[in-house]
Amino acid sequence: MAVELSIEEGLARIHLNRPQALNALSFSILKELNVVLTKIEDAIEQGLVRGLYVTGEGEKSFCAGADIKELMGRTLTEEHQGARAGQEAFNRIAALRVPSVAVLHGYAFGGGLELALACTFRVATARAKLGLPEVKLGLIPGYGGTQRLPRLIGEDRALDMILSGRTVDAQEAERIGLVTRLVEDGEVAAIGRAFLAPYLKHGLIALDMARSAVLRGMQTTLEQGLLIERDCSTLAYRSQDAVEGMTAFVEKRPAVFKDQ
Ligand code: CO8
Repeated sequence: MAVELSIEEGLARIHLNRPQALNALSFSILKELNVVLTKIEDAIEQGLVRGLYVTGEGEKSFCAGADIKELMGRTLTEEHQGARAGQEAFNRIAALRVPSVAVLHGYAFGGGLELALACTFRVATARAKLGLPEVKLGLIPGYGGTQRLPRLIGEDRALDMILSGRTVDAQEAERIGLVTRLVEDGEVAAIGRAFLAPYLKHGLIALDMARSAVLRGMQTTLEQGLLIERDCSTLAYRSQDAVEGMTAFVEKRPAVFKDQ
């Protein structure tokens, strides 16, 4: 399988394992990704998973994008369905109730960067190279890049990247907010686990409500966003975890959250 799933100590890992093609996303990989995402969604519901990290096999690449060889010679209908398949798979990652992070240690191009953009966070080593080079192929990003990138780094910088197709190095990516954090080079799994560690101790309800308020609020006016925040904060307040968190503070002990 080119998409490997492992679940260990409350963390799910999706590992792209097609190094001979720099982990390029074939349509069969997208199908595998959907199968794996169903397992992750089930594991989250069962309380077995509190975070997800995505990694790529090999020294060179997280993921070099959609499989260009496979994209050639398709009908418009096939192409439209292909774009939808990629968008839907990445939407499922974006909609997970737990924090997710893409570990970028080499190329994150095209669909590979779009996959990373669907994660809650992106962490990069100094060797990471990011870009949406589709224009060089006469294409445009089709797995969410034209929508998620400007929401993350702003219209001007997103248009610069999309219209030039240029490669952004790790330092610039951090400076413009494209990656959340730069880290020392190391084993990608260890980087993913270390990045997610601070989130693991919190209750899923608070994490989910906070994330939901931010993401939903970003798609609307400030006034509507404040209403969303009011609802989400009230829902979080109603949870047993909130009772536990405030009681633990008063009793000067660590909180034990049960996601209830
Ligand atoms: N697709 C298929 N094969 C790839 C891809 C790719 N995206 N990237 C690399 N490979 C393959 C190469 O063909 C090569 O295989 P082979 O030896 O059999 O020819 C192998 O991986 C190694 O690649 P290189 O020899 O090219 O390695 P280099 O280190 O010289 O170069 C690069 C690395 C710079 C990353 C280079 O491979 C490259 O430019 N790759 C293409 C990057 C790119 O353009 N990505 C965007 C793809 S389009 C896209 O993602 C659109 C998404 C939305 C589509 C919506 C419609 C469905």
